[in-house]
Amino acid sequence: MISITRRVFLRLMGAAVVVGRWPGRAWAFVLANFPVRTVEIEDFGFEPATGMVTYADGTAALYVLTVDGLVETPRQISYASLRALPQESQTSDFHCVEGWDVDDLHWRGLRLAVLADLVKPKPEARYVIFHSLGRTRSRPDGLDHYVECLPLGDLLDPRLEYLLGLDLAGNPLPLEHGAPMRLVCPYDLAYKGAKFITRLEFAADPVDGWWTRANGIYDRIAPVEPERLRRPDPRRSRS
Ligand SMILES: Nc1nc2c(c(=O)[nH]1)N[C@H]1C(S)=C(S)[C@@H](COP(=O)(O)O)O[C@H]1N2
Ligand SMILES: [Mo]
Repeated sequence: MISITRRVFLRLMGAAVVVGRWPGRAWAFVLANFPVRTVEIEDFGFEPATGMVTYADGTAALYVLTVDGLVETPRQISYASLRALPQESQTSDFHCVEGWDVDDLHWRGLRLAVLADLVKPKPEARYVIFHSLGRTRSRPDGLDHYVECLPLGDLLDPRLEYLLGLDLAGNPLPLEHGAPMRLVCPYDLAYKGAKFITRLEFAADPVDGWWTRANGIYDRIAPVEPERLRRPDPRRSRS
């Protein structure tokens, strides 16, 4: 028993050394094991070094995150400024409605509380609507871009580990996984976590997200089924 444990320990140590020496290999492993699900027409790109969004027609524009709606001081924040705000790291699991999971993804980014401090939500603001860059291939209810919506109280609850992710496994988010910024939502099905976020709109009332409008099986409220979670959803213990 002890020798098995020791052997496993030594193998883990070896893996750590490999990861340390060839981060590119670890990165390739993360990408190879993380499926991509994107409904947008992929006609844009993003360059983290410059903060530029480039379009297929050859035009380019600086990325800005617009934070507006029911707030005292709406803001437009550049990519560099987002990165200059306090960041946090977390390791969390990812759960798609299709039934696949990716364990132990390492994210770094911003808590919504940091942005809320900047814009000061009005008391009526009870939801945040996430808007994505890029146009979607189909247009449910005429909606031409990806939209999601979550309760502000949940987004600000540290136990729920919502994170506005800028980095994945130590690298700026690759485009297919949501550059420049995506919402990480470990206790919600992954369709609640918008990729390519370009606007956070504080609102009094909820709206249906893109998938909820496209197909009624995608509920507006989408907690991960308890049996798929390795750590219980903190909302289930609320009184
Ligand atoms: N803007 C945008 N966000 C999105 C999606 C999308 O198509 N566009 N797909 C959602 C779904 S259904 C899932 S499973 C995850 C997929 O993230 P991934 O492509 O990084 O695996 O992003 C979610 N957020
Ligand atoms: Mo999904």
